[in-house]
Amino acid sequence: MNKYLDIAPEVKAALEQGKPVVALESTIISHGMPYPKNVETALLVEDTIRKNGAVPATIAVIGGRLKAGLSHEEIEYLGKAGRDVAKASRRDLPALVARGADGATTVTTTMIIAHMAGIQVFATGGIGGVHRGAETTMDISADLEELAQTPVMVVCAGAKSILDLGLTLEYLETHGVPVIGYGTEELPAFYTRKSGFGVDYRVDSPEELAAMFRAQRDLGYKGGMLVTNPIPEEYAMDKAVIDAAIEQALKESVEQGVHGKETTPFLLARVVELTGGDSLESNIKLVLNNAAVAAQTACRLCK
Ligand code: PSU
Ligand code: MN
Repeated sequence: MNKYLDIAPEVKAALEQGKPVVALESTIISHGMPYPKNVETALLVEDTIRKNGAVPATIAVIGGRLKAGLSHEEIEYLGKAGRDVAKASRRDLPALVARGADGATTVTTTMIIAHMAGIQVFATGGIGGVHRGAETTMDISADLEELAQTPVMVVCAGAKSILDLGLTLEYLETHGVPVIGYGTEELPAFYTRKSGFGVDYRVDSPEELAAMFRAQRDLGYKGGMLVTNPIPEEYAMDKAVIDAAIEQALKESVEQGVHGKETTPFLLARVVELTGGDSLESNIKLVLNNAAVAAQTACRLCK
């Protein structure tokens, strides 16, 4: 085991006994939602994973330790600290570990730590991708690179149209990452069920997701798999409302010269502000929906 890794006792026991475990990220807690909704949601997501037969392992960096599985106190700590906790991507782990610092893990670092711990399935809300205007800014999320090189299944609700969804799919295709639609042929766009872009494969059951992931392992691929699960119809947002908020947020980010790791948190926070509490509620519901699918799939993978 990696000397910087701490696996929580419950998670460790489950892994040793071959029981299903689902990883969860912590950027969504510290940077994705306001306190105390973030903590409530993180605990609700963990409950959903348990109700679906798996053990949750929320991942973060605390005091320079890579944590697979957090206590309620640790989740509360990350939620309260919010943006004071550094957003930790792949390039940040060496500094955080060496300095004994805290970090909220993105999709990238959650995948890295999940894989170190031996966890194969990870549920989140949305992933990072190729940003609009990437032709000139070269802003491409490290999440895509990680999907190309780390064997973890990421269950998300697609990607927000703060990104260029077409270019994001092209990038994933180039890097050999299968993009699966869960019960859909169309890539979901996080707040809405449709994006206008097709996925590579439609899959309708956790059994089939598990079979594809197993085949990917048996083929000796190093990379992971992206499962896109549309937000339940009743919680989906009006496309015109969300698109207007995203355009406004993008415009402000360009005007204010926001760049680098700040871009995504800035856009996400502005979209929430511009749409009131509605988008936050949708966000919570879709994460719970993804947690259920991830847990069911982790159960099938253990059979
Ligand atoms: N997109 C979302 N919600 C999120 C994120 C992205 O819709 O919470 C977070 C995730 O932690 C993701 C990270 O891994 O932002 C990507 O950041 P960047 O674009 O800087 O790579
Ligand atoms: Mn970026």
